[in-house]
Amino acid sequence: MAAPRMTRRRFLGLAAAGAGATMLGGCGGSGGSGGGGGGGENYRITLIQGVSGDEFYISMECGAKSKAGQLGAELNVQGPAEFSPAEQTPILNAAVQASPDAILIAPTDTTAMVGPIQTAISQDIAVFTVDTFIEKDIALANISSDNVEGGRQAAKALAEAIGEQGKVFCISVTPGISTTDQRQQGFEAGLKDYPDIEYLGTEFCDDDANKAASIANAKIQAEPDLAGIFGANLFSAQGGAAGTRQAGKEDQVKIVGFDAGPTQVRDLRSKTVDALIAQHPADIGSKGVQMAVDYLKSGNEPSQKQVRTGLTIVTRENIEQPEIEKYLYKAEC
Ligand code: T6T
Repeated sequence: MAAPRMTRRRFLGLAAAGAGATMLGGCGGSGGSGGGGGGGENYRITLIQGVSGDEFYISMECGAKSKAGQLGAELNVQGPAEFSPAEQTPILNAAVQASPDAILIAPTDTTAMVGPIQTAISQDIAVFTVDTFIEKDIALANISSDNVEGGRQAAKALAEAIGEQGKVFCISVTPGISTTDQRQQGFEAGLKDYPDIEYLGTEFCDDDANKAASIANAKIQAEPDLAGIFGANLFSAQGGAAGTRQAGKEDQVKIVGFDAGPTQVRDLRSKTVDALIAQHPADIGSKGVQMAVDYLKSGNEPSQKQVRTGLTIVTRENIEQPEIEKYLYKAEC
């Protein structure tokens, strides 16, 4: 990694640190995060979600807000109405115009978001990717789940649910999203351990639960002995469950979903779904804010370019345990 340049922001960060945090931002201020940052310098941080209204990103926002409050940083949160680079790019461009100290962004496409992110970096804004990443290694770090591993865990959970035999398929969002591409990859690799499972491939719902429901329903009509579905994100899984119910096959078709939104949890409790691979989005948001503040204060680039938060498998057996329940996503902070 190249040695850090002494940019305007880095210089300001070092100067503020040297001045002994005299500009402390007021909310909380005790630090207490263990990330080495301590009290904050009133940095302005913008979080750009992959899509607004998605409980995964709402939970990320909650974690980011709470950490920003502790560190005295100002947090602004925005997200496009749809998970698409065409909608996210103008939001990022407008955020860059406002010249925040740092941007945390969940890029909606590995290639299409490279240019807009490069523009932000060239404006001397510290950019971290949260959840998804881009193909060019230009962000200071990425904070995310291990999505390949999550896909493998989904394959194992689905295999167990269907007695390790039968036809399965995957519903995902759209090709070109780092997270869901990696989940599909991990799922396909994981299925190789089960010779009696026939993989029927992956179909894409464009992050639309209604489209995912139609896909699931149509697949069940075409393959009446379908045994299982992997929904590779919240809306794919939610729609997969709805389509299975529409087809009246919820007793036959087993479903494992990525994420743990409120509707998914209801589907798990009502037995339409058998397991959820919950990410830890609040930790992603919290860690992102901590890393941004640490960087702005010290001028030192993060020692780790890839920071992993955890995954938790949620089942009907463990859902009431407090250490599992705390990872269920929130619809509001
Ligand atoms: O699964 C999450 C996120 O990790 C992914 O990148 C996009 O979809 C979600 O937001 C869930 O809808």
